Amino acid sequence: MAPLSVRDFEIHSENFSPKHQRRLVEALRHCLKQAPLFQPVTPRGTPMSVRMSAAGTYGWISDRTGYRYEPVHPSGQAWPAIPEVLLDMWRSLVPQARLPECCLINWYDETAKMGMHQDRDEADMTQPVVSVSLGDEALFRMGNQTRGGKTESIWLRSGDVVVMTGSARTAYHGIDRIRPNSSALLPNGGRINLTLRVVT
Ligand SMILES: O=C(O)CCC(=O)C(=O)O
Ligand SMILES: [Mn+2]
Repeated sequence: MAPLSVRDFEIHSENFSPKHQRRLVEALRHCLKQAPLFQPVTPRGTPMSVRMSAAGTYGWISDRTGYRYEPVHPSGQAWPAIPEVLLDMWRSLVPQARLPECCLINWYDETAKMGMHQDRDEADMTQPVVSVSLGDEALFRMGNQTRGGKTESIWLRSGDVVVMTGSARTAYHGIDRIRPNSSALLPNGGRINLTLRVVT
C-alpha cells in the first residue's frame, strides 16, 4: 500500500520487537488489574464498540455527561502509572515534546471499530499524539481537518507506532475494521491500541 500522503503523519514499524510487545502486554495486564476495562457510552448514550481504560495522571472518559479527562477511573481509583517502556519510546520519538499525561488503552474485539473523529480534548494542541498497535491488524483511516473530506487508509500491524504532529494532530481519523486472527500476540485475539497524549 502506498504511504499516506498526509503531512506530519509517521509510522514507525521497527519500534517493538515481538519480545518487547509481549513485555508491554504483560505491563498492561498489571495496569488493567488496577483500572479494569469498561465500556464507554457516547454523550447520546450509545455504547462504543471498543472497551477502554487508561494509565497516567488523567484518563479519557466518555459518558452521558460528555467527553473529558478525569484524574480517576470510574471506580474512583487513581489510574496506574504509564509503563516506563512507553515513556522511553515517547522520549526517543518526540524528544521536543512534554511527557504524556494520559495513555488511553483501547481494546478492540473482532467486531469493534472507531468512527472518524479528531483528538481535541487536550489543552495544548501543539503537543503530538503517539499511538501503539498491539495484536490483530487494524484498518486505519486518515483524513484532514474537515469531516467527510478525502481520506487514505493503511493497515496498522502489531508493534507499529503512529506519530501525529502538526496538521495530522488535528486531522480526522478512525478505525474501520480489525482483521481477526492476524496476530498471535494476544492469546484470545483482538487488538490493543495505546494512545499517548499531553492533556494540560
Ligand atoms: O485505535 C487506534 O489506532 C486509534 C485510536 C484513537 O484514535 C483514539 O483513541 O483517539
Ligand atoms: Mn483519535
